[in-house]
Amino acid sequence: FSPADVTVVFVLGGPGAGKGTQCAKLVDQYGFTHLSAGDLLRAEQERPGSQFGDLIKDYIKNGLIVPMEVTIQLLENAMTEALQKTGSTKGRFLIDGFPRKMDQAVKFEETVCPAKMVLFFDCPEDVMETRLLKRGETSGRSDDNAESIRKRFRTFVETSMPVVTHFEKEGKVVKLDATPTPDQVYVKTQLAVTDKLG
Ligand code: UP5
Ligand code: MG
Repeated sequence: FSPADVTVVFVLGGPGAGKGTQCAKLVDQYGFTHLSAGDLLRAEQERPGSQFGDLIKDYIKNGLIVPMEVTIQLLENAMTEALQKTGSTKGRFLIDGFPRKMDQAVKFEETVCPAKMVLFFDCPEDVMETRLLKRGETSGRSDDNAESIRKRFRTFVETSMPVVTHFEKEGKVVKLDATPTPDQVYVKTQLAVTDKLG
Protein backbone atom coordinates (compact mmCIF):
# COMPACT_ATOMS: atom_id res chain seq x y z
CA PHE A 1 0.00 0.00 0.00
CA SER A 2 1.03 3.58 -0.46
CA PRO A 3 1.55 5.78 2.64
CA ALA A 4 -0.39 8.52 0.85
CA ASP A 5 -3.53 6.36 0.92
CA VAL A 6 -3.52 5.47 4.60
CA THR A 7 -4.16 7.48 7.75
CA VAL A 8 -2.26 6.29 10.79
CA VAL A 9 -2.97 7.35 14.37
CA PHE A 10 -0.59 6.16 17.08
CA VAL A 11 -2.29 5.45 20.41
CA LEU A 12 0.12 5.69 23.34
CA GLY A 13 -0.07 5.64 27.12
CA GLY A 14 1.16 3.57 30.04
CA PRO A 15 0.15 -0.04 30.69
CA GLY A 16 -3.51 -0.02 31.65
CA ALA A 17 -4.10 3.62 30.69
CA GLY A 18 -7.07 2.50 28.58
CA LYS A 19 -5.66 2.50 25.04
CA GLY A 20 -7.55 -0.61 23.97
CA THR A 21 -10.80 0.58 25.57
CA GLN A 22 -10.72 3.92 23.74
CA CYS A 23 -9.68 2.30 20.45
CA ALA A 24 -12.72 0.00 20.54
CA LYS A 25 -14.99 3.05 20.81
CA LEU A 26 -13.21 4.85 17.96
CA VAL A 27 -13.59 1.81 15.72
CA ASP A 28 -17.35 1.83 16.19
CA GLN A 29 -17.67 5.51 15.41
CA TYR A 30 -15.04 6.25 12.76
CA GLY A 31 -14.48 2.95 11.01
CA PHE A 32 -10.82 2.68 11.92
CA THR A 33 -9.03 -0.64 11.76
CA HIS A 34 -7.64 -1.23 15.26
CA LEU A 35 -4.25 -2.90 15.45
CA SER A 36 -2.81 -3.48 18.92
CA ALA A 37 0.90 -4.28 18.73
CA GLY A 38 0.59 -6.25 21.96
CA ASP A 39 -2.33 -8.30 20.62
CA LEU A 40 -0.43 -9.04 17.40
CA LEU A 41 2.60 -10.16 19.41
CA ARG A 42 0.44 -12.38 21.65
CA ALA A 43 -1.16 -13.95 18.57
CA GLU A 44 2.24 -14.54 16.98
CA GLN A 45 3.42 -16.15 20.22
CA GLU A 46 0.54 -18.63 20.00
CA ARG A 47 0.93 -19.34 16.29
CA PRO A 48 2.15 -22.90 15.76
CA GLY A 49 5.49 -22.86 14.00
CA SER A 50 6.35 -19.28 14.89
CA GLN A 51 10.10 -18.86 15.23
CA PHE A 52 9.55 -15.95 17.65
CA GLY A 53 7.18 -17.65 20.13
CA ASP A 54 9.63 -18.16 22.99
CA LEU A 55 11.27 -14.80 22.51
CA ILE A 56 7.97 -12.91 22.60
CA LYS A 57 6.81 -14.82 25.66
CA ASP A 58 9.95 -13.87 27.53
CA TYR A 59 9.89 -10.20 26.55
CA ILE A 60 6.21 -9.73 27.41
CA LYS A 61 6.48 -11.35 30.83
CA ASN A 62 9.40 -9.05 31.61
CA GLY A 63 7.77 -5.95 30.19
CA LEU A 64 10.54 -5.49 27.64
CA ILE A 65 10.20 -4.25 24.07
CA VAL A 66 10.41 -7.06 21.51
CA PRO A 67 13.00 -6.29 18.79
CA MET A 68 11.36 -3.89 16.37
CA GLU A 69 11.79 -5.99 13.22
CA VAL A 70 9.28 -8.51 14.57
CA THR A 71 6.63 -5.97 15.59
CA ILE A 72 6.91 -3.78 12.50
CA GLN A 73 6.55 -6.80 10.24
CA LEU A 74 3.44 -7.95 12.12
CA LEU A 75 1.90 -4.48 11.88
CA GLU A 76 2.71 -4.08 8.20
CA ASN A 77 1.25 -7.51 7.40
CA ALA A 78 -1.90 -6.74 9.38
CA MET A 79 -2.35 -3.41 7.58
CA THR A 80 -1.97 -5.06 4.19
CA GLU A 81 -4.40 -7.83 5.14
CA ALA A 82 -7.00 -5.36 6.43
CA LEU A 83 -6.83 -3.37 3.19
CA GLN A 84 -7.14 -6.54 1.11
CA LYS A 85 -10.25 -7.49 3.06
CA THR A 86 -11.97 -4.20 2.30
CA GLY A 87 -10.82 -4.34 -1.32
CA SER A 88 -9.77 -0.69 -1.07
CA THR A 89 -6.32 0.88 -1.24
CA LYS A 90 -7.32 3.49 1.33
CA GLY A 91 -7.72 2.94 5.05
CA ARG A 92 -7.55 4.43 8.54
CA PHE A 93 -5.56 2.69 11.24
CA LEU A 94 -5.29 3.00 14.99
CA ILE A 95 -1.91 1.62 15.93
CA ASP A 96 -2.31 0.87 19.64
CA GLY A 97 0.67 0.53 21.99
CA PHE A 98 3.23 1.31 19.31
CA PRO A 99 5.79 2.80 18.86
CA ARG A 100 7.12 2.46 22.40
CA LYS A 101 10.82 2.82 21.66
CA MET A 102 12.54 5.49 19.54
CA ASP A 103 14.06 3.06 17.04
CA GLN A 104 10.58 1.67 16.25
CA ALA A 105 9.15 5.16 15.80
CA VAL A 106 11.81 6.21 13.32
CA LYS A 107 11.80 2.95 11.38
CA PHE A 108 8.01 2.68 11.07
CA GLU A 109 7.60 6.26 9.87
CA GLU A 110 10.45 5.78 7.37
CA THR A 111 9.47 2.44 5.94
CA VAL A 112 5.70 2.08 6.51
CA CYS A 113 3.86 5.35 7.07
CA PRO A 114 4.17 8.56 9.11
CA ALA A 115 1.46 9.16 11.73
CA LYS A 116 -1.06 11.95 11.25
CA MET A 117 -1.58 12.28 15.00
CA VAL A 118 -0.72 10.71 18.34
CA LEU A 119 -3.27 10.17 21.10
CA PHE A 120 -1.53 10.04 24.46
CA PHE A 121 -3.55 8.73 27.39
CA ASP A 122 -2.03 10.12 30.55
CA CYS A 123 -2.65 8.17 33.75
CA PRO A 124 -0.93 7.96 37.15
CA GLU A 125 0.76 4.66 37.98
CA ASP A 126 -1.39 3.92 41.02
CA VAL A 127 -4.55 4.10 38.90
CA MET A 128 -3.03 1.92 36.16
CA GLU A 129 -1.79 -0.59 38.73
CA THR A 130 -5.26 -0.95 40.27
CA ARG A 131 -6.82 -1.50 36.84
CA LEU A 132 -4.23 -4.07 35.77
CA LEU A 133 -4.33 -6.07 39.01
CA LYS A 134 -8.12 -6.16 38.76
CA ARG A 135 -7.98 -7.28 35.13
CA GLY A 136 -5.33 -9.84 36.09
CA GLU A 137 -7.94 -11.72 38.13
CA THR A 138 -9.50 -12.90 34.86
CA SER A 139 -7.36 -11.83 31.87
CA GLY A 140 -4.93 -14.73 31.83
CA ARG A 141 -2.28 -12.28 30.60
CA SER A 142 1.18 -13.37 31.72
CA ASP A 143 2.09 -9.75 32.49
CA ASP A 144 -0.92 -8.77 34.64
CA ASN A 145 0.82 -9.54 37.93
CA ALA A 146 2.52 -7.20 40.41
CA GLU A 147 6.07 -8.06 39.36
CA SER A 148 5.51 -7.79 35.60
CA ILE A 149 3.48 -4.60 36.08
CA ARG A 150 6.43 -2.99 37.90
CA LYS A 151 8.70 -3.90 34.99
CA ARG A 152 6.21 -2.58 32.42
CA PHE A 153 5.99 0.76 34.28
CA ARG A 154 9.75 1.04 34.31
CA THR A 155 10.04 0.38 30.57
CA PHE A 156 7.27 2.89 29.94
CA VAL A 157 9.04 5.67 31.83
CA GLU A 158 12.55 4.96 30.57
CA THR A 159 11.92 3.83 27.00
CA SER A 160 8.44 4.84 25.86
CA MET A 161 8.01 8.35 27.28
CA PRO A 162 10.89 9.65 25.10
CA VAL A 163 8.79 8.63 22.08
CA VAL A 164 5.89 10.75 23.35
CA THR A 165 8.26 13.67 23.88
CA HIS A 166 9.62 13.23 20.35
CA PHE A 167 6.14 13.45 18.81
CA GLU A 168 5.23 16.37 21.10
CA LYS A 169 8.08 18.33 19.53
CA GLU A 170 6.52 17.63 16.13
CA GLY A 171 3.17 18.96 17.35
CA LYS A 172 1.43 15.65 16.73
CA VAL A 173 0.40 14.76 20.28
CA VAL A 174 -2.99 15.26 21.89
CA LYS A 175 -2.66 14.51 25.59
CA LEU A 176 -5.79 13.24 27.31
CA ASP A 177 -6.51 12.66 30.99
CA ALA A 178 -7.21 8.92 31.24
CA THR A 179 -8.45 8.88 34.85
CA PRO A 180 -12.20 9.60 34.41
CA THR A 181 -14.67 6.90 33.31
CA PRO A 182 -14.22 5.38 29.83
CA ASP A 183 -17.19 7.35 28.50
CA GLN A 184 -15.87 10.61 29.91
CA VAL A 185 -12.42 9.99 28.45
CA TYR A 186 -14.05 9.16 25.13
CA VAL A 187 -15.81 12.52 24.89
CA LYS A 188 -12.39 14.21 24.81
CA THR A 189 -10.92 11.55 22.54
CA GLN A 190 -13.69 12.10 20.04
CA LEU A 191 -13.15 15.87 20.02
CA ALA A 192 -9.43 15.41 19.42
CA VAL A 193 -9.90 12.97 16.54
CA THR A 194 -12.65 14.98 14.85
CA ASP A 195 -10.56 18.13 15.21
CA LYS A 196 -7.48 16.59 13.56
CA LEU A 197 -8.97 14.20 11.03
CA GLY A 198 -12.54 15.37 10.49
N1 UP5 B 1 -10.17 0.51 32.02
C1 UP5 B 1 -9.88 1.09 30.83
N2 UP5 B 1 -10.21 2.39 30.83
C2 UP5 B 1 -10.71 2.65 32.06
C3 UP5 B 1 -11.24 3.83 32.68
N3 UP5 B 1 -11.30 5.00 32.02
N4 UP5 B 1 -11.66 3.75 33.96
C4 UP5 B 1 -11.59 2.57 34.64
N5 UP5 B 1 -11.13 1.42 34.11
C5 UP5 B 1 -10.69 1.46 32.83
O1 UP5 B 1 -7.62 -1.17 30.00
C6 UP5 B 1 -6.97 -1.83 31.08
C7 UP5 B 1 -8.00 -2.18 32.14
O2 UP5 B 1 -8.54 -0.98 32.69
C8 UP5 B 1 -9.20 -2.95 31.59
O3 UP5 B 1 -9.63 -3.85 32.55
C9 UP5 B 1 -10.23 -1.87 31.32
O4 UP5 B 1 -11.54 -2.35 31.42
C10 UP5 B 1 -9.94 -0.88 32.43
P1 UP5 B 1 -7.12 -1.31 28.49
O5 UP5 B 1 -8.04 -0.54 27.65
O6 UP5 B 1 -6.85 -2.72 28.18
O7 UP5 B 1 -5.73 -0.51 28.64
P2 UP5 B 1 -4.43 -0.58 27.75
O8 UP5 B 1 -3.81 0.77 27.84
O9 UP5 B 1 -4.75 -1.10 26.40
O10 UP5 B 1 -3.60 -1.63 28.62
P3 UP5 B 1 -2.63 -2.79 28.17
O11 UP5 B 1 -2.48 -3.68 29.34
O12 UP5 B 1 -3.05 -3.38 26.89
O13 UP5 B 1 -1.32 -1.94 27.96
P4 UP5 B 1 0.13 -2.35 27.62
O14 UP5 B 1 0.63 -1.19 26.87
O15 UP5 B 1 0.90 -2.73 28.80
O16 UP5 B 1 -0.04 -3.70 26.79
P5 UP5 B 1 0.26 -4.07 25.28
O17 UP5 B 1 -0.61 -5.19 24.95
O18 UP5 B 1 0.22 -2.86 24.45
O19 UP5 B 1 1.77 -4.58 25.36
C11 UP5 B 1 2.10 -5.71 26.13
C12 UP5 B 1 3.56 -6.04 25.97
O20 UP5 B 1 3.85 -6.35 24.61
C13 UP5 B 1 4.55 -4.92 26.32
O21 UP5 B 1 4.78 -4.81 27.69
C14 UP5 B 1 5.79 -5.41 25.56
O22 UP5 B 1 6.45 -6.43 26.26
C15 UP5 B 1 5.18 -5.99 24.30
N6 UP5 B 1 5.19 -5.01 23.18
C16 UP5 B 1 6.37 -4.87 22.48
O23 UP5 B 1 7.37 -5.52 22.76
N7 UP5 B 1 6.42 -3.98 21.43
C17 UP5 B 1 5.34 -3.23 21.08
O24 UP5 B 1 5.46 -2.44 20.12
C18 UP5 B 1 4.14 -3.37 21.81
C19 UP5 B 1 4.10 -4.27 22.86
MG1 MG C 1 -4.06 -2.76 25.26
